[in-house]
Amino acid sequence: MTSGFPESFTWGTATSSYQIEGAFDTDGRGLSIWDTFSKTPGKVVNGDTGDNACDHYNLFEQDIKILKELGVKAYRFSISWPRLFPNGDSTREEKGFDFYNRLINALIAADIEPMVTLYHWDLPQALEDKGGWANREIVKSFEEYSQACSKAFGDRVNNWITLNEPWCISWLGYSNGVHAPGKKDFNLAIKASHYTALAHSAGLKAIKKESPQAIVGLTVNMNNIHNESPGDKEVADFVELNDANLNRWWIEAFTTGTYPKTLLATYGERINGVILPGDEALLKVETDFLGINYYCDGFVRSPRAEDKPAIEGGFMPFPQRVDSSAPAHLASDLTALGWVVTPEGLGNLVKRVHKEWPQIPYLVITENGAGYDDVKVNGKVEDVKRTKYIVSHLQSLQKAVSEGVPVKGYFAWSLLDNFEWAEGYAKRFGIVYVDFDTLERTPKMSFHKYKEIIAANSAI
Ligand code: GBH
Repeated sequence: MTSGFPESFTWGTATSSYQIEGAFDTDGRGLSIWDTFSKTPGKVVNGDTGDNACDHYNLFEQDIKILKELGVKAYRFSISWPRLFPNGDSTREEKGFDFYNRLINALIAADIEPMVTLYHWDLPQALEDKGGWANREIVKSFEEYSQACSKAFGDRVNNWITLNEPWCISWLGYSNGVHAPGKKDFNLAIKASHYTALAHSAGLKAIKKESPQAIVGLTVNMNNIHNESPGDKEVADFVELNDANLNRWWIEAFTTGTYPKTLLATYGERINGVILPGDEALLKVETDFLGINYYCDGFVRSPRAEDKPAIEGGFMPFPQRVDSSAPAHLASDLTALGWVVTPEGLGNLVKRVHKEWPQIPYLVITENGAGYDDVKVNGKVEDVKRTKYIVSHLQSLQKAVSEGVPVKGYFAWSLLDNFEWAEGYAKRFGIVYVDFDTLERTPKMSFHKYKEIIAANSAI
């Protein structure tokens, strides 16, 4: 019998550049699509922007002390492409490279392994002006950027993630427009879903060209999608298409070089000229691990008269109905974003992925967490719900691992309260509270619990 996690299990926390760094116009940083989008009226709650965020750019040493206190072995952060290449071309900004060198060196000095995400949504605006992820030239740009990062940091960084959540990049960015660049065009989203898949493969090869020993993965967001109306053929079809669109598209791309047939049939003529002869060989690439971001399960049932579309406007053909149709017993316990809490889903998901794609060497939970409206009272943040959320998800994961699913690490999302994209600063995901006026950091109850779990190497 195993108790706890394997000795070598990697505990960590995760963040992303635009969500925490601030310093948006410091040291020659170029603009990203999130600078443009967040400053477009009506796109982000309260008109919030990442201009200052947690000011991690200046306070990173303090944040590393917090990581050290927590006891994590690893820290997942992303690189801001426009800090290194402000115009999205080959013109370098050395001050941007200096920042990530300082960060990486300080992490290593603290004995914390850096896990670097190359792209967590802050595309240089100059590249979006050329069509962004819906223009095939992005694959080359991403390849060059990846190679430059590997060359600059690969002597100290071993673990890399090419893209964070290509589903969100493609569908939230180009189809329903709730994320930057805010486009609402089905055809652009289909293109982006292919070019992100090509970019993963090109980026991975570029990293390994400079650093052959590098370990490179892709991070996808996944939900188990439940059919709540088993007799309804439309619901069954909808679930199948959603699963292909969200859970299978990018994994099948790198494991087989092909895409789910149901989805290709649905895209029909729209995909002509997008997937080119020879792409199969480009897509298929040995990927060292799959990163999974898991927040909750999805539920779909037959529509009722009172239903509003899950996503209004836009051209989202397969909306993520993560909560609109949740069973009653789950609907009574939603997070501040209205997401259900389904801890057993994490264990079920990793079991499914391992069973369906046994060729993937191992999995890492690169994000898991919950957003709540935390408040600080007498210097303390008692985030009881988040604490329970983390414990229950880790218990579910621990069970799957003890049954033999190769999951090698877990990264709590997020280290700090931060800029929660279209939700602005109103929704807090941190295990550390951030006062956005004073920038003071206060570890929450969940931080202390997570610290205990890490020290015990067990969630029980
Ligand atoms: C992650 O995405 C991100 O990687 C991270 O930056 C972010 O802060 C964190 O989650 C918390 O949100 O179909 O429009 O109703 C999470 C993946 C996918 C979750 C889309 C919400 C439903 C949005 N998200 N999903 S919608």
